[in-house]
Amino acid sequence: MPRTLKVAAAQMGPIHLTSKRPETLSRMLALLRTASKLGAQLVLFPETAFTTFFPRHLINSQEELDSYFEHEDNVPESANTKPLFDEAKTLGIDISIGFAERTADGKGYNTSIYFSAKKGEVIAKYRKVHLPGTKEPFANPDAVNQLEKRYFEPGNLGFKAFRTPDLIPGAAKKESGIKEHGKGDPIMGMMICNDRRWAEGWRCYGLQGVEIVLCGYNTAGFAPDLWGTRKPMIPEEAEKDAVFHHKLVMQGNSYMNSCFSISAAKAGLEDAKYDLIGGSCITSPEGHVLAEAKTKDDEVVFAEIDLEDCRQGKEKTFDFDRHRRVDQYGPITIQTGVVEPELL
Ligand code: CDV
Repeated sequence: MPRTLKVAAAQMGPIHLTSKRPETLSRMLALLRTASKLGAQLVLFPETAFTTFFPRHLINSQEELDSYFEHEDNVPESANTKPLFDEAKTLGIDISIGFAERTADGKGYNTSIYFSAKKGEVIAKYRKVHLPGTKEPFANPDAVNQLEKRYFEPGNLGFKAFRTPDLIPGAAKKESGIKEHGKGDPIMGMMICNDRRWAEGWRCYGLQGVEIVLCGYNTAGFAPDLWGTRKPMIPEEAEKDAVFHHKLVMQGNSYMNSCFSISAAKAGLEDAKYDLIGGSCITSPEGHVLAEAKTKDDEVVFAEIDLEDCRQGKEKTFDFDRHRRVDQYGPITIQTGVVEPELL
């Protein structure tokens, strides 16, 4: 039995420091309506989608910094965000979206939520685990900074997969007593930008039978101070590499965990200086790109997928239960840094 789903990535072009929230919101609404015309049931928006990618800036004013954050309990309800969730409900489209989250006790997280249109509520939350970059700006005044370690705590919610209701008619429910895998409501997991480069998170989701991984991102097209400068970098070549690495990890990890992935970029030149890659795409459990962005602007990337396509990998090559050897993987959870073999 096919388990088909129409899904989309809402890639967003640049959002500048001076961009006004209502302007950005109306762009999001336009993307959502375009996706709706295509029949999308689920739309993914980028990381920190409501604002510019502020962690590249050293912001000393608490008031300015706070203006980029949403309060933890307020996201579907605040004036800054409500119109998007209201429209999602009206159109009957689930959305997943990233934003900077401020908790009641003042902590900051780089967060993503999943909003179910039929339920009219947030049904899952993820906080970015792998925060890239530095706490202090680079000494080079021209460097592109990535000050996520300054503004955010590392995510503390783990990689928790969740089922999304009301997307697949006839999906098996608990009462049916069905034990067979791959029959219920879709299993999804969220990650945010840099997380996609870490196999560990993907495997945590893979071990929960994930069928779709959602990942919003803001990835610099040229950031030698961040990536290293062993070889001199030409901006155009560096950007090609950044897109290549993005697709490599989405395709490779989708294959190794037998799942689809949807990734949505914030793309283009922010504040005339900071270039972000595009490359939003939808990948299949066999590692193929099914659909991808053609621009670095606001663009909907759409595909109709069949979750049944996950079964082949999950039951053959990557049948974890039969083939994994956990007794041999010890270092993965007891060690963070590298321990080389002794010198000869
Ligand atoms: N927002 C990000 O997490 N960006 C990172 C950096 C290092 C470019 C990324 O991995 O894409």
